[in-house]
Amino acid sequence: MRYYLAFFPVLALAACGAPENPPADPPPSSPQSGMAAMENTVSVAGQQTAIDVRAAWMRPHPAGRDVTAAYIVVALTEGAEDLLQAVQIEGADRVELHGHFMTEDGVMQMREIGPQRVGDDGPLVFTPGGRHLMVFGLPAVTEGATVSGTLIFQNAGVVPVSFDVRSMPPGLPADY
Ligand SMILES: [Cu+2]
Repeated sequence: MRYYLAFFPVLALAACGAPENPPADPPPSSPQSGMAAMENTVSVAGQQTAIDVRAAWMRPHPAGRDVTAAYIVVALTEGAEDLLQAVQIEGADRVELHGHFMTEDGVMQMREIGPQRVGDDGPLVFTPGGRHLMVFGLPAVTEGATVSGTLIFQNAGVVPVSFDVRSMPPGLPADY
């Protein structure tokens, strides 16, 4: 835990800084095939599911940027597993699912992580310092606004979501 806390400020910076400071690893020359190899390892059984969105919020844009981070907590209320395949946000060019990783020299970086599984063993959490949604090309949003979007699940299909724009995380759900 001490480890986690020590790196928290770095994570916060990394979340905002990375679009202008891409990871040291160059993108694969063929992004499609490279991504496919990394991401298509997650598969979940087809079944009926229902999704509960327990928290959804987005940071105001840092000054002069058109990139910001958004966070969600989703849980299954029906079914055993599902896969969050993509996120769309109204007005944004695109949204990527990102995670943080430690490089060999101890620097936190982030990169796209692809579809994420949610099971009946606990919520799928996107939170500062961990998984996050990277929102590109959205016109600047201000504190107190709400932004609509959709979460796209393999089994549950399209789930509407409303992000509260706020600088600080909301209170955490009881079963976070
Ligand atoms: Cu990111």
